[in-house]
Amino acid sequence: ALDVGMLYPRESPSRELKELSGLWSFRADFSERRDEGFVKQWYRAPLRQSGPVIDMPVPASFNEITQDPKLRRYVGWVWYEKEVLLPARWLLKEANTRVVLRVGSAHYYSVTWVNGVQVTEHEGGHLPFEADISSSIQGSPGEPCRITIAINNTLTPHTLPPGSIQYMRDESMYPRGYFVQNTRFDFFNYAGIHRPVLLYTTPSAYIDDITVTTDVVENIGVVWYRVSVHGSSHYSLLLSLWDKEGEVVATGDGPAGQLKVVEPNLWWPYLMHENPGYLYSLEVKLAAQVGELLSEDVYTLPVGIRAVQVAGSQFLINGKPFYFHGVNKHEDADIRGKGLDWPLIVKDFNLLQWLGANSFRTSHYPYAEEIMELCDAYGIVVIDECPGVGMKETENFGNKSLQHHLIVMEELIRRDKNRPSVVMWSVANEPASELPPAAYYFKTVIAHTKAIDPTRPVTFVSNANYARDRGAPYVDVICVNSYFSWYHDPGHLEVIQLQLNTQFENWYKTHQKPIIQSEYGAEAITGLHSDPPLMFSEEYHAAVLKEYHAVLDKKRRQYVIGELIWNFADFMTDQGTTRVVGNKKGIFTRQRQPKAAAFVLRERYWKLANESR
Ligand code: BDP
Repeated sequence: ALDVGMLYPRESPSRELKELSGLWSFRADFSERRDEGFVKQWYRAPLRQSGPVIDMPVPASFNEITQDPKLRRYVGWVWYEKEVLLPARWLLKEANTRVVLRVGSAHYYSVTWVNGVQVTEHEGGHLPFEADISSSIQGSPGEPCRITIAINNTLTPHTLPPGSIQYMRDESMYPRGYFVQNTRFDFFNYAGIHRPVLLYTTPSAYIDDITVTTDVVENIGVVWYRVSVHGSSHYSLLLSLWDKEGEVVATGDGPAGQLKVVEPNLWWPYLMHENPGYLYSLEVKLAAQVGELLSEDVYTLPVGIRAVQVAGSQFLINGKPFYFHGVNKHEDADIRGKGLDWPLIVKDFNLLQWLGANSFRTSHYPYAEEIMELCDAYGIVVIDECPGVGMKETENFGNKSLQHHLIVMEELIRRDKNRPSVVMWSVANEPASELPPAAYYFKTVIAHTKAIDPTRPVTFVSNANYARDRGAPYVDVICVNSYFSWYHDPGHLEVIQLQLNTQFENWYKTHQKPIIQSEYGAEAITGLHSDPPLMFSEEYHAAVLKEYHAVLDKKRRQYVIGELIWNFADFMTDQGTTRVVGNKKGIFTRQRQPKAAAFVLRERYWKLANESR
């Protein structure tokens, strides 16, 4: 695993936070090779000095902020810059303060400079990265600190997700140098700084990482912990576990150990218990010797005590069978694209609770930590998916892709390992898992994932043939997507039940593992009605769901352990002949208003919830 931690930044008596959300200066590099910013070193001086800049909100995708179609479809390097004034106390040498720049996510590849000096480089559009910038800012109180981030959204056969750049060389048909970005996944490749950029401080000797795993043994909750410390080798660690009433229920010391809680309040999923999402607070206190000085650091981690296990054909949470009734989502909305937006996030959680959904999959990439925080707190169970989507060509399964995929899993687990809401990792969505190289590829990715995190089951989501899928032998839970009476036999609702039944029996007979229907659904244009139901009407949408539910109701008493609708809300995709300004399989519109199917699902999910209590 990667050798430094990536704790979610939290304020504490020893740590300060400064959020750099708001307006940044921005320029897209339209030069033919998209390399002018590097050739002319736009990071050396304020961006406005090398050419025109526009205001760009952060966090947000840049694509739909302006009226310029060229920026909407832009491929290449864009440049962001922000000047900030730092508190003088952060800059004093004797204060022993470490200042860290943290970017929640920037899609896809990014290079960061502080005051013209490069501090970091990162590949991957959905996971955070950090740089200790103390040495780039020290000794300049009163002067603005200039942060420059160059971001490239180009996807290649070896990125995750993969894509390819296609040059159109026929000059009688296309302008010179014309190219397009092709992808094999079904959502718009929004880009920019999608999540908050922060500066935070720690003392120079600090808590770098904490890993907790929990288990439940009879009436005892066990919390194993491991703490890593940087910046001093003479230190002591004290740990206290607080309950919500403000009582200390267990204490420990040292860099590794075990805390025991008698009669714990377990972390339960939403609707499975009257008090879901119970979180303790693990306060970790470091006292370190730094030269003559005694330096203290405090970090408090929310901890949910729970146990997860796949046993036979069941998925157990705290020893009880858990049935996933939930959704697949996207980070997607009007104007802001994939940019983090608090009103949208809270609205979505309110809609999930209204629906009676107990879970979602982070289709098809890791979601913002701000979202994961709420899953922990509300008891929404998560299948945490990496950006392995659109892997359809043999070259997406080569060694270069594989090595990057392993790093992405390391980064994802490093970020989300302590989250009780995360009960399973998904390493990919609908890869071409029938191809010969997929066997070694998934064997390796899954084994690596399990080696880093032995506590959670691993899956990937398949739409391959049950007998020819080369990844299925390595997963703990089979996740299958199917679109009967939509992509297959369009318009024929009458075949769904037979086909779905066959699908489940084939997969179960072949692999003997529990199954989640990880996608199903249909397109509906909101407000379009038809009886008898015709495709694209709200009635057809609802009818497809009901046909699926009839079979799910039989199979969930056997080995089917969940159903996740595709999709929670309508979302933007590339333009194409099968997409009407985006994918319309949402049970809510993109503006989060319910279609008829939402009410069908709401009734069902509350019924399922009442049965599981
Ligand atoms: C599945 C994909 C999902 C698509 C969906 C669809 O996993 O990303 O959006 O189909 O076509 O194949 O609506």
